[in-house]
Amino acid sequence: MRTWKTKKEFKKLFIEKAEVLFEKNVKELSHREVYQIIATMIKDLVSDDWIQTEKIYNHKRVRQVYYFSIEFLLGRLLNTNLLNCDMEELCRSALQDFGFDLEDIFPEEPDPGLGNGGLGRLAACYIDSMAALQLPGHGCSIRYQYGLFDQRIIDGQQVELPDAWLRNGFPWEIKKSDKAVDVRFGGHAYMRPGKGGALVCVHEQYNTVRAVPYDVPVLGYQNRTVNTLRLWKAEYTRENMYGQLRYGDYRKALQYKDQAQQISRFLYPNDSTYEGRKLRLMQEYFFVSAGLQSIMRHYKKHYGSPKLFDRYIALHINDTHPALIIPELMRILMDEEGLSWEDSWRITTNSVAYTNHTILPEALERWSIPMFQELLPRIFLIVDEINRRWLEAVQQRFPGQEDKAREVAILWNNQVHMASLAVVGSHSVNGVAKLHSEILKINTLKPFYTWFPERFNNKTNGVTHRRWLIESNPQLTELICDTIGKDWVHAPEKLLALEPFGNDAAFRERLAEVKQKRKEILAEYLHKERNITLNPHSIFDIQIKRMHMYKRQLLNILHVYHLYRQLVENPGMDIIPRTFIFGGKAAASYGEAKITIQLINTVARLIDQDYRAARKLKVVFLENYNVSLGQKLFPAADVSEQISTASKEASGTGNMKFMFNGAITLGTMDGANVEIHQEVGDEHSVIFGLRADEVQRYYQEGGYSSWDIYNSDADVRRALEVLEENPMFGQLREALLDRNDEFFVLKDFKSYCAAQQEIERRYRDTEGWFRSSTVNIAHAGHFSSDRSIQEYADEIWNLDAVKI
Ligand code: GPU
Repeated sequence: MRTWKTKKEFKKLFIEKAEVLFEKNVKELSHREVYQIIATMIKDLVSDDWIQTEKIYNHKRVRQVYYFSIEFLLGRLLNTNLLNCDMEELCRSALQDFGFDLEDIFPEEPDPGLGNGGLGRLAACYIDSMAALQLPGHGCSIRYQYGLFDQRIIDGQQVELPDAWLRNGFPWEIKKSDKAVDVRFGGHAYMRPGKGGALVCVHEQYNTVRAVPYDVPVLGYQNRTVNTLRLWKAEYTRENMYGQLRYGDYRKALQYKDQAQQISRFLYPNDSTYEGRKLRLMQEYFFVSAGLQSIMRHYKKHYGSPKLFDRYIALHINDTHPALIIPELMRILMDEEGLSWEDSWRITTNSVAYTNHTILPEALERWSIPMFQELLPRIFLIVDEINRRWLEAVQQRFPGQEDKAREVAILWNNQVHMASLAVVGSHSVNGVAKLHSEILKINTLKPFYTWFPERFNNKTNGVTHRRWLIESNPQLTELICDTIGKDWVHAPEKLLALEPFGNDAAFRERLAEVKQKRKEILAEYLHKERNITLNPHSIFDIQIKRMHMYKRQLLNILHVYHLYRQLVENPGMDIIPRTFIFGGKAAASYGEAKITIQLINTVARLIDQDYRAARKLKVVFLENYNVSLGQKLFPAADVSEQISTASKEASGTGNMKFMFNGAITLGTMDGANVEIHQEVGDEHSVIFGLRADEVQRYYQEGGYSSWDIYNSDADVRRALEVLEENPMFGQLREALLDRNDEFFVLKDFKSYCAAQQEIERRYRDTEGWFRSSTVNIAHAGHFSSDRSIQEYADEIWNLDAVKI
């Protein structure tokens, strides 16, 4: 295995690197420089294994998967990579000799925020698991110059600042200039008879954007596998610019240069909403085309005939953002490799598999045909032909039934429907939790399910227990290892061995100590870094996720306000002190989500200013929730708030991170909460609210009036008074009452309040609480992304592990 054999060797290399990179001796180094040195050393250390991994894959011609995702929310890599090569302790000790504390070095790494939320973080967990399981699998995405915005809270309101995460370079990447490829945009495409009369495509007068790959090594967990995350940067080409300058068109030349560079400039900050902008479509085609061209080039060099592409290569698309891989593969096979439509179509559909991540209609991608056609004329011709052949098949089966065609058309209403393209052009369609996968079949993708029932399957999400337990919570990791040994580290389902210890008083006591310790660590951190004071003896009740109406942070804060009003009226009320922690970013254009942040901060201030309430309650909205802050929060949580409107949260993954850290889920029967509940039962989770089928029935049949609830429930009426604090909140009041509460906040209010009381009741029973905590940890193994990825490998990709 890759190692620095001794501390002495590490120190020698460290001193050399300090000299080479910074011309400094060790004493003169800043913490940031120490970070950069170690990252560079790790990159050097694994380079042999990286090359070796590549060689073995190529030499053995193993089947490989490429995971295409427009987001990879990596989080910091230093700790992960040290853990993966089992060098954390040696490094810590060597640095100590130099007078540095490794814990001071970690925070120097900027958090690469190349994603919005769950979808992007899932991609990051998945490449981690592929390497851990020694599966030949790689990531493909965009090297955004600016990641998700930096969130500041000023006067209670969100302000967005650019996230210049690359400012000081990214020591984990290697630029591969010689592997650059060109991507074409615009121009004209048409078919004309070629040699022998067969139609061939002509594409002319296009612009060329150069795609330059930057490779990031993805290390397996204490094995020698090093896979690759390939991130593409967009550059202009001088040839293209000079071409325009030759005609004296300076304006056009500069416009081209500017546009080309824009493509990889910034990540779109929308989570689960569709942004129909041209630049986003350019991003989507850019990384898909670049990625696929480089895969094909590599494939032909090492594997051979494009006719066998699907035997060796699996292409996975993380939602529809990379769905253009379908027409792009058709283009390459036909226009560049000379294959027939039929052969190309068989290869394409056999290669591609699609994961759907939402049923929210506002998230379904639909591109305007005129824009699509102008930007991607050749790709449009192919999509048009895919659509024509597909509708022909539909017409044959249902002659004369227009509505059947409309439901499943790829081109309809002057728009390209990307989900339809993704389903028609792939061999597998999966949802991300059991409930979600069922809803896809009976609602969202129902007409496709009747056509292709065999394509539909479920792959419940997972999270990497290496980052979310071992790395984030060493205290709990140590306790688990002391109790059941270390097997679970490689086989997380073996955490089940912990379950009986829920009945062991000594174990429960140690677990309680760990939780207390983690709450104190969090409190100390927030005190020092953010000037926030928490009571570590209160219940830590945490909701951290993107701000979204369907996630119902509003329900949470209305309940807090309800408690506040009760305390003001009855200061002697006997409740356990509670700290409600919120964190999450709102898309800059999402008005209601931003106002909800303001509301949370308003309630926080009301409580702080009222002694009667402040003794018992505390609300904090944490600025700039991201992966690294998450790693401090999950270990400190007592209560995991998973309160989305049933049917709306496809899976959720934060719920799983809380579970690994022994928090109790307070949730609706939504997404993967259903499976968490199935694992631990009513006794060890608290479930409330409408069920998914009830929600769906209300949408279909009506029958819910939020005014009725308002009129009949005095608690609801009083809770809504907080919305009179600031005229801004009128918008939320309207959504709840005049727009009939799309997300059933008022409908679920009573049941949520009761569930919160149940949490308190259970918390008073310390023995029962930590028994529940134990059961949750014991059953969390099922939610490791290792389990998810093994299922993808076995059931979708047909992929074997490769020993390095
Ligand atoms: N999700 Br679509 C995102 O984070 N962003 C998106 O654009 C879309 C979905 C989330 C789901 O909301 C969440 O329930 C799920 O756990 C996650 O994807 C990963 O599957």
